[in-house]
Amino acid sequence: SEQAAVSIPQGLVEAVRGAKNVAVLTGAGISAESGLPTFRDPQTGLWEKFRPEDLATPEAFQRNPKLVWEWYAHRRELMGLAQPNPGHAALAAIERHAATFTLITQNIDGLHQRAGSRNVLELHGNIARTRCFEEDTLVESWSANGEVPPHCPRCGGLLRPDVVWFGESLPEETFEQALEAAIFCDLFFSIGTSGLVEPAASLTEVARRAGATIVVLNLEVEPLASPDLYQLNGPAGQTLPELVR
Ligand code: BJW
Repeated sequence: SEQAAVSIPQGLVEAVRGAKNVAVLTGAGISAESGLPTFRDPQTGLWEKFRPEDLATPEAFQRNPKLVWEWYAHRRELMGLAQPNPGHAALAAIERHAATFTLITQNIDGLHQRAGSRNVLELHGNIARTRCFEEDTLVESWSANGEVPPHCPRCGGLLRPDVVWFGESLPEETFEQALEAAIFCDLFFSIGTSGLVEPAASLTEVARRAGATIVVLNLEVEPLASPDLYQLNGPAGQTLPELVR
């Protein structure tokens, strides 16, 4: 696209260079430039086209497991074809220079890991993994006999994607680690997330209260540069590489 480069406040470049302990929260916006739709974009957002109540709750799965399985199978395919973008790569580069670095993602697409990020906490699961709806255990393989959804090889229950739906708890230990990283860090990024979904959204406030410098990077924020809060309005894939040059 023809977007002008975002100007990076000098203080922020220094804050990134000087930061010892970095935590990052990402959302669908960081994968938008990899061609994956966000949830709440007014034109292309998934929740503009589909109702979350029909696709992303345990009740929806119980009512219509075939529909839900097929929707996720389609998205799994798109996510498998997508490539990490320069925003993902820049975060992997920051990790290589920080003393501690925690990448907390709400995304299920695995693009951070594919870009080289190591310490990734997946708050909402990963679409590449599959779980038994009955036993709530991960399932590695099952017989492909054409049943949709396929059945659990152990108990015969229905299989589901290993993602967190509305009304479900986040993986407890993962969220604990995310909280610890938010409290411990001196620099906290919130990138490409609308901040509407709890409890992930509260991590930014946790970090702020614990004294971290906050950097919000989003297409819909007021530009702001103060010593403890930076807001950058721009596409993550173009803006993040500018921060690590
Ligand atoms: C760019 C860009 C570019 C674009 N560069 N930027 C407290 C208060 C109110 C409600 C609740 C509460 N606590 C719990 C709830 C209920 C619920 C909730 O939060 N509801 C709110 C929506 C009101 N939360 C839950 O149910 C959670 N569980 C829970 O709390 O458990 C405890 C519990 C148990 C039982 C009963 C009650 C409580 C679970 C939430 C699970 C969310 N699941 C989804 C689907 C995952 C699987 C899938 O992909 O299908 O997760 S929903 C969806 O939203 C997905 C995302 O991870 C999540 C967040 O969305 P995200 O990433 O922020 O995307 P967008 O589209 O919203 O925003 C993109 C942003 O990027 C925009 O701002 C753009 O501007 C920007 N952008 N391009 C930079 N190039």
